[in-house]
Amino acid sequence: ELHRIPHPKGRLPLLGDVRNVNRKTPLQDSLRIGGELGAIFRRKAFGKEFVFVGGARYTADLSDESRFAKHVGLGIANLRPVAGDALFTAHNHEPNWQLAHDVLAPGFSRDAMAAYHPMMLDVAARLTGHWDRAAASGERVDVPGDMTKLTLETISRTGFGHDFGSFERSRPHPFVTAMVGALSYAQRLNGLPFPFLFKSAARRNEADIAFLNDTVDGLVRERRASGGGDGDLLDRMLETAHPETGERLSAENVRRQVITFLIAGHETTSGALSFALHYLSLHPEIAARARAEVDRVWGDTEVPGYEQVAKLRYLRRVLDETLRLWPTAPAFAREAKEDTVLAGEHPMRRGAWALVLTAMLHRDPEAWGPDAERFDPDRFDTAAVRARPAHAFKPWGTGARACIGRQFALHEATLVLGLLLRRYELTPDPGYELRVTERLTLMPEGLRLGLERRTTAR
Ligand code: MNH
Repeated sequence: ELHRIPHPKGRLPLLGDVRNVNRKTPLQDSLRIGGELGAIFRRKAFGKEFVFVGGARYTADLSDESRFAKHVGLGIANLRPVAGDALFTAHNHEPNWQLAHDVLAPGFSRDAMAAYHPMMLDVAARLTGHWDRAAASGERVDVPGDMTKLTLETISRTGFGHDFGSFERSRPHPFVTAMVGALSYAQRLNGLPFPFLFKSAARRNEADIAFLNDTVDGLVRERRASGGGDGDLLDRMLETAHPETGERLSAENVRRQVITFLIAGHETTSGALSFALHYLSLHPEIAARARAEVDRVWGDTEVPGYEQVAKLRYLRRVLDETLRLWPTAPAFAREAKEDTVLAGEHPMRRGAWALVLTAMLHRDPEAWGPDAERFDPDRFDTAAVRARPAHAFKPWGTGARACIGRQFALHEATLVLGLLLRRYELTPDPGYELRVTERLTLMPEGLRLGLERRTTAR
């Protein structure tokens, strides 16, 4: 059944399609190969064969929840030693998925978000404090580094009442270093012929996981000792029973959830903010339009209220357009629930799966036109969205297993971009060429920007 799906030429016996690929950039390699082979293709490496999808029509079919569901495979499966059966890495059939989903979903309601808003403002003020000093001394800022500090503090404070002190450190918090190690290792495992031979890397990974566990255990101990927080995610994990069954999360599961939320809750948002700042610095006319909107909508208010964030419609389009070109969680996998035929063309057995390459889907010329590589937020104005096929834009995944933190990420990122545009003019580093690093997530490596305080700014 696979034979009708194209694959790269020059397949090697045993090794497979490993020519002209770089172990460090599996996604960008797949985008290049997909550009040659089309909206569905397969790649083989070390005896395992994978099907990739990067077109709107196939993605629409894979999004049919009656025939397909999330598949925990490749990089995500490699994260099981870190995150176990917590939300992101749980198999569909594992009971802890529904339990945790139902217990934690209210933590992302409108009311919950409104309560996070003042904490998000606090963290943003630490960032602008740091950036004001850089602007005054004329130094360029380390965008991914600073966005990672910001988003880690935001999720740890809002979700867990914990302060990592990121802005008081010159180097990344060791939690971040261990996380980067674990994510990179999970990604690298796919590209190794005999992973068990790489013993020192495996030992390093075990040390990283142990560090993540210790950090989280400390955080939970702190909370238990203090006798409860203000109803944040950690309180929900520790104290809330399922509304119908009365069941609670086990201590081991709480540990996995905390790690999951600390990682999933900051890494991708940090990348999204970083890419957005990159595009804003390269397109002064788009930055000016977004800045004019912030000035108009926020006016003289000292600090924007919760309601004033969602009103930044154009800035939201800047974010959507950023996540179109660089969806920072760049793929998701779907498996057949029963024997079926994909898009009326490719038979799939129950359990067979395909990886949707969101970054390729988001450049599908059939959905996005011949200029799909161009950054243009107007692609997300209402008329343009209506004219496009459904399922052409999937940065949050799809169905029951789509991102639970979507509104959280959008609120945080829109708020922060609004604050930054209101306060600074951004100047690109003339020597910078976009280099995207991959560690399951995407990040614009080495991005630095110059800042100038706006004289009229608050
Ligand atoms: Mn998030 C699932 C992208 C921010 C917590 N997230 C997903 C998936 C994508 C995704 C894609 C689906 C993966 C799959 O199908 O295998 N998430 C993002 C992006 C951002 C993001 C692009 C920011 C930008 N995510 C966040 C934030 C949080 C979060 C912020 C938490 C505060 N995400 C999750 C969790 C899941 C998830 C938890 C797993 C949900 C589930 O399976 O029930």
